[in-house]
Amino acid sequence: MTVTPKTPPANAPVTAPANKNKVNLEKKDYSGSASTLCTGCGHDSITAHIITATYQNGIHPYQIAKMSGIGCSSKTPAYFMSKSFGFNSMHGRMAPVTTGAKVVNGSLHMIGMSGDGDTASIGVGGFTHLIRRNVQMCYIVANNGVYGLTKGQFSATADKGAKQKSGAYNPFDTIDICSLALTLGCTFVARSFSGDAKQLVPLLQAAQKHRGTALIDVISPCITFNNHDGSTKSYTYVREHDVSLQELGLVQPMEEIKVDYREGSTQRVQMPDGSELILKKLGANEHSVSDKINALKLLQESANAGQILTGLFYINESSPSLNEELNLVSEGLFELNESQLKPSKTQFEEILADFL
Ligand SMILES: Cc1ncc(C[n+]2csc(CCOP(=O)(O)OP(=O)(O)O)c2C)c(N)n1
Ligand code: SF4
Repeated sequence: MTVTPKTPPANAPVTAPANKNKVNLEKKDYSGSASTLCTGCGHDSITAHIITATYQNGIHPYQIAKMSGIGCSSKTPAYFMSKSFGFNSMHGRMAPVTTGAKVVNGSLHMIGMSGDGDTASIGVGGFTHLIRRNVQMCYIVANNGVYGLTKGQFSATADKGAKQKSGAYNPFDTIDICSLALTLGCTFVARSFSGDAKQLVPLLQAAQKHRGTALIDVISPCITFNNHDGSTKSYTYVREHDVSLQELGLVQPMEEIKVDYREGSTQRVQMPDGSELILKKLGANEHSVSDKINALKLLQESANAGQILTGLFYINESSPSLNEELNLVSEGLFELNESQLKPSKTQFEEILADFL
């Protein structure tokens, strides 16, 4: 008689169910609260891509700290990975707060979600020092060129000459976040578009595994205040001509803007206000990601041509992260026991000798 064993033999290969990742979680385990952003906001697309990338990387939500500043973009950590740690800091202060958090707990994967205002306007000082210290984190800038949360003022990444609804224009040169990061010594620099899942998800996956600061500048349309050209098709124009809309603060839902274009090609993206973005995706053989000078050159050339270059521009895996540079332990400092924290008599005497 043949008996069918109820449990597999001990040496049977363990295969995770198809919908589970390597830490035995389903994609829904990476979700967060329902978004309160305007329907169609590019930031919500980024949220979805962060969930996909983190699930696919198989990083447990308990190993993650979601860091942010203030802004619509900085609200998004509430919409992904509810089981993770998180700190919604002050406007422009994500970088120093993350630096401190990573130093005291090197075991956490830091995912920073900031805006162009949060990073390139009020937060630019902290941003520069986070980069030069090579704090290990995935730093996402949801870049819409405006302060979305405070109703669409120009940020430091707004195009020179862009117009607001009043007709006022931006007389200042734009800060290109990727060029700035490269100049500061950032060890992973990339740009993508919120609606480009095929490009952004792998970039996020790589950024989460990077040894130091991995910066991804994500062009993320603000469908409500992206009204630079004063177009009559813009929501701003509609609001100015519809008092009840304005008083209720109602934002019309928009379709999420998605793109899918090949490496080496360009893609025109129609914005809700009638303006147009021209995205250009780096081709596989067009650039070596270890060539920083060429990355800066390509970024400048594409900007001069009115194009937004996307792709991975630079990566350097040989520079130590801040925690490595400081020779810190890999676990959280709170996990250390007394014997690990207390110097021996000899060590103590050596320390004292330094002061003599
Ligand atoms: C110290 C300080 N200054 C100003 C503000 C007001 N404020 C809140 S969010 C914001 C800009 C947000 O813009 P951005 O970071 O680009 O994010 P977005 O809302 O566009 O996603 C400003 C100026 C604030 N909260 N704190
Ligand atoms: S105001 Fe702009 S940035 Fe803020 S949620 Fe709405 S579309 Fe997004």
